[in-house]
Amino acid sequence: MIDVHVLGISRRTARLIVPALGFLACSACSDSARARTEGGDRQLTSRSSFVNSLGMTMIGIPPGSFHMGSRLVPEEVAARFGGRPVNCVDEHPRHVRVIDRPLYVSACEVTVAQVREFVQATAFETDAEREGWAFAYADAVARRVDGRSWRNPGFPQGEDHPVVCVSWHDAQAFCRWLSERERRPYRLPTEAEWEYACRAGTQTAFWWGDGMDTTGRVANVADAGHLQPAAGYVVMPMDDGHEFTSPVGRYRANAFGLFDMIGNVSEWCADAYGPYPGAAWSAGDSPGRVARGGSWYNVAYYCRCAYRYCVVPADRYPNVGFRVVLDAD
Ligand SMILES: [Ca+2]
Ligand SMILES: [Ca+2]
Repeated sequence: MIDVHVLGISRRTARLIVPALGFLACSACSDSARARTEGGDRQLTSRSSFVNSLGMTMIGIPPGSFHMGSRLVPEEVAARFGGRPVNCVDEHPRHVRVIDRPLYVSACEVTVAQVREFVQATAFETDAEREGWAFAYADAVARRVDGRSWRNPGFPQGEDHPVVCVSWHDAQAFCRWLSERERRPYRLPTEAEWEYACRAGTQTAFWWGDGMDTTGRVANVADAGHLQPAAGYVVMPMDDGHEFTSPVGRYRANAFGLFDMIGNVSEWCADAYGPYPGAAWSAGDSPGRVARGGSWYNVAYYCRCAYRYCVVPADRYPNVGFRVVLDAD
């Protein structure tokens, strides 16, 4: 449950953490999709939501602007949540980003059942299945394990759990298939869209505030009930009831009505990993893509709204999945 240099690839090129079917409380989605913009006056109000043919509830998110990145400097983050300041310098400079068009975001992470339907319809083989292995964590290190895939990630999963051990390429293939099926262009969120959706009008470390959860009801993360933390890391002082993945949509939604934006599984974004405008570092020829939001495997430091993972797009981990978005225009 610490950050790991995956297979000897430096953090700047690959930095993953050690950390039911679309079943939803749909009424909760529509009722809770409100938040204040950072300006404080204009209310963000959900457009209509709908359920697609795969059973995904898609939540309308209005356009707006937000501050992308961490309000806390790296030293403050480390002081509050443990971890190393150097691992979150990429959350700066904090800057204003504009989401200039309305968007539908899937209320939940894509589930095992939804990927099973995709695979059954197309005979698609994920990268893990084609190559015969996926990563697993042992002693806080990610190692390749033969035979692991979304069908067998190394722990029990129900059909309503978020799919894991899928690569960025696998997620893209799912989006292409869903787009053809729905005749609408589904895709992965950009990193900015993801953080905008996660924050839902907030500027705090987590969408619920700056403090760590003590209730066990807002997110499935690495919790004190299931983890002896490594030295230097701070674990949320609660038991959320799940050691591994949990069914999607079971914890509190954020103000947009989105579930599991923090925790359960980290989520692939469309973007290549790189510095924010004005940053004093370069990603070089990094092949990494961004994953966001922390997971069942991650301590608080990695579950903040601003934290950025850089993951090799062909890699597949037992704590990385995805959700989809759709332009509302
Ligand atoms: Ca947990
Ligand atoms: Ca998540």
